[in-house]
Amino acid sequence: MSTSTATPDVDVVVIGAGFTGIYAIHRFRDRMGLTVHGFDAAADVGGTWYWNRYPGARVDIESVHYSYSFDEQLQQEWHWTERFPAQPEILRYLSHVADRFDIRKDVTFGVRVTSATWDDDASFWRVTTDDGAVTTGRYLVSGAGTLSVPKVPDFPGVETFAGRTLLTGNWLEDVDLTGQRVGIIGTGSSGIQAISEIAKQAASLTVLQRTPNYATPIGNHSTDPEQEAAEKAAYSDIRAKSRNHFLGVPYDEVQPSALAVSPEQRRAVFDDRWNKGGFRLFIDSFADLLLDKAANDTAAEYIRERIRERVQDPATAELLCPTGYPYGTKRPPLETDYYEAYNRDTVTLVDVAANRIDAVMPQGVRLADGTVHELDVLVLATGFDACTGPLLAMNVTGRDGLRLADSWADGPQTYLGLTVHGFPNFFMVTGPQSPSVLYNMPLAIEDHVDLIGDVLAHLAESGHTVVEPSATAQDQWVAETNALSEMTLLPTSASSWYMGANIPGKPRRVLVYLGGAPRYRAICEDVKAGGWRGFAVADSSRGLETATPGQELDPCFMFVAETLRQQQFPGFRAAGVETARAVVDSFVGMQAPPQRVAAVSEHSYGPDPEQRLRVYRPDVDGDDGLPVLFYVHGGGFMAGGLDVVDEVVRDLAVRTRSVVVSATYRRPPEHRFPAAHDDASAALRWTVGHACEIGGDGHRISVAGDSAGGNLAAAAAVQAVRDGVHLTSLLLVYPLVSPTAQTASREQFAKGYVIELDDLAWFGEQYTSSEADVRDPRLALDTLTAADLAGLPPTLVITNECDTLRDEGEAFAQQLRAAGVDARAQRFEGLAHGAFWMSLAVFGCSDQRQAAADFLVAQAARDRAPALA
Ligand code: NA7
Repeated sequence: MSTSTATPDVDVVVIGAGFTGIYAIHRFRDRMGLTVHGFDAAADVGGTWYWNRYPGARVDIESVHYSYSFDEQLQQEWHWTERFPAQPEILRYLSHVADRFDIRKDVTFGVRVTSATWDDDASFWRVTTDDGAVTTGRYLVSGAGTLSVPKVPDFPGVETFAGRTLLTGNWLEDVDLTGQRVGIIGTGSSGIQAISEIAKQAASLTVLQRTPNYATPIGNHSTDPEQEAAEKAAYSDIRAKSRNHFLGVPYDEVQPSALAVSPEQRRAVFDDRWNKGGFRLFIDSFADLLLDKAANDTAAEYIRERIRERVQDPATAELLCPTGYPYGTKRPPLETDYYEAYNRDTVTLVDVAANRIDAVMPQGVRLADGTVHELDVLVLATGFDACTGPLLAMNVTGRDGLRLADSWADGPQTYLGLTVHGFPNFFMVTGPQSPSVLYNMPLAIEDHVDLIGDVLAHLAESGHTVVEPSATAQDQWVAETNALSEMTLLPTSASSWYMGANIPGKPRRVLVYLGGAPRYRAICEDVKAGGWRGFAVADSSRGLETATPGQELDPCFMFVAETLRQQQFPGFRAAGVETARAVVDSFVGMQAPPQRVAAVSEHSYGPDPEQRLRVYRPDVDGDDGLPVLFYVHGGGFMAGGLDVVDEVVRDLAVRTRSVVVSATYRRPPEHRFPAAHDDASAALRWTVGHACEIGGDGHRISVAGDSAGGNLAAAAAVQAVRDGVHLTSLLLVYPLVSPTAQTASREQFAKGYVIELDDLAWFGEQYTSSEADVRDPRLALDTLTAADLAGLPPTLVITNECDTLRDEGEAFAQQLRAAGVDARAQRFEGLAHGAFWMSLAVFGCSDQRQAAADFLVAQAARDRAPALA
């Protein structure tokens, strides 16, 4: 029985009182009128900036950007003393914001959440804290942070150390290290910041380094009053630019490729970004540093050179030069005088990769070769169980007793890095698989909290109380996140916390969404604009079982759709013929670099300049005639051409090891029906007649086409069969079957799915001149009789779930089967029209092309078999 009317203690429980908790409480309580209660293990607000008070702790993003944007007065009134402020100043800032918005009154400090369990009957969360209290809340929002569970390495004997052990991630007091013999394990961002400061105080500092880092200068300085005034005057513009930048900072000097410029130009860019500081070298120099190893090598070598310039002892310098992994695949630290610290007599660098730490003893650290480094203080700067650690530490249990730890046994599974299937009303601010640490945190946090606010408002408006992402939407998001990571060099780093690789036993999965803030924000916009795509809402969590989620769409397509929306593309009809053609041609921009083939030649099959063919011969050994694939491009009959499908057909040539003949044709409105149909047939006849000449096997010719090209290909195949030509197979990729088809998918996806219903109508108007044209069986394939279709070869119809043309394609496959043709339809979930062309923009494109290739290869093999027997 649903008891969703059971009243929880509060509407929203917020975990954490750092940047997230403070804003979330303000947003939900003061702007939405919800009741909210927060918990934090700390004694006060601050989150990360509460717990990390080690010497040198400092933010790596400029203060003007690393601050809240939600309140204009706040951002105008607050004054930062430094470009990159140190921990105490950031903590003061957060305390000020908490005062200003009276946050503390709704937070219980000094208690840690020990479990959070969804109550299926009451449809709310029960949150237990370590003081034994249980608080119920309809919604659970985690602001537990991404780097808040320190990793404490289990060196044998660590508890026997007679001196003081300090953990950078849990360092709450000022510690005077003057005159002390200090040892530090860890040279990540925390270690590097701490080393620079401790070196100034300690009697001796022994740095136990396992992996050197690519640290670059932060470029800190006191705030320049003129710059501050200028920035404050332009703050809203700056924030907008930040949100439109990969990292959430308004850097704007990135160049496309480190390999596209001369060594001198490259050096000038690196020098400039090095001198400007911050993350400019990493993010604002060349866009391919994280994508191309050769490009990355240029930056890595540059940094190594700079390290060698700064460190006096050559052997120490070499030890500090990272070589085993690409720059940026571990989070690059920023530093002030870090490398100069090693020029002090009191600082010693020890290579614990070559000579591992064996144990901690009462007097210090012992290495594998028996050397003992005697210490008074041991600093562990050993990092964090990042992104998933803080969430898993809370023992979250969702619907039907599903534990988050089990759901994530193979790595995080989320939708948008914000929600999890099986965990109703649970939101993770900057959760795993969101841009989080790669998107300027305060802005990433505000975006997420605002998005949650919008979800809650949507629930209230729709009269529901429970929301959860669907399993399909989640799977698609996980696939998008992993696919993006595979495009980068990140997985090549052996110990990066970005990949969970710093924690023994942790699944090696990318923890951060690598598409950047603008793409992520566009997808979230599309989720909203599409009626909360991928989310199911209900009155109780039991109701979620049967609730239908908002239409799931592949995240890549959400991005494409939102981009079109933001460009205010008015649709093809309003754009007109020339613009429509240019738009279709511009789809090239969504394609991967074209595959290499052995030869490409161009031919005419008629007198009109548009009656052209391009023949692609793959790089395949052997003199046997290769299977031939005749391909007709789409584009609403009136757009598209050989260039826009060049990448597509090259890929098919390589995947299928076939000679591909790509055909274009006379297009309307200059040439109306049946010009394109006549041309497709003529081009196929040319292909049959020239098969041997172009290196093909005349007995193994397959016919294919996409969209309007699918219509032309099918009609040409029917004609060819009628003419007695033997065809091997027919591939129809989301074909237009009839201009007048009336199907559910045409209604359902009429607007907002790349090709709109009105576009189809307009294409038809351009091509046909009369009712008779519209009903002509060459165009209206659904009017073909069983006798017309009977001789067609085995056919695969590829359809996309979110495509106006989906149902007619699938119906055509049925029509073929009814006529005795070996035909089937294969539907791709979450994809929309045009995916087959979008190899770069839409990851699912590759699956679709592979399905096409598998079919074509199997048919070509089958057709050849009897001859061999
Ligand atoms: P990091 O970047 O994870 O660095 C941790 C460091 O500790 C790193 O140098 C590790 O070496 C070292 N480490 C960890 N365990 C060991 C053991 N067992 N033996 C030797 N050395 C070890 O954490 P940070 O706190 O510096 O920075 C985390 C983030 O906070 C930072 O990226 C910013 O976003 C803010 P390894 O590289 O694993 O060989």
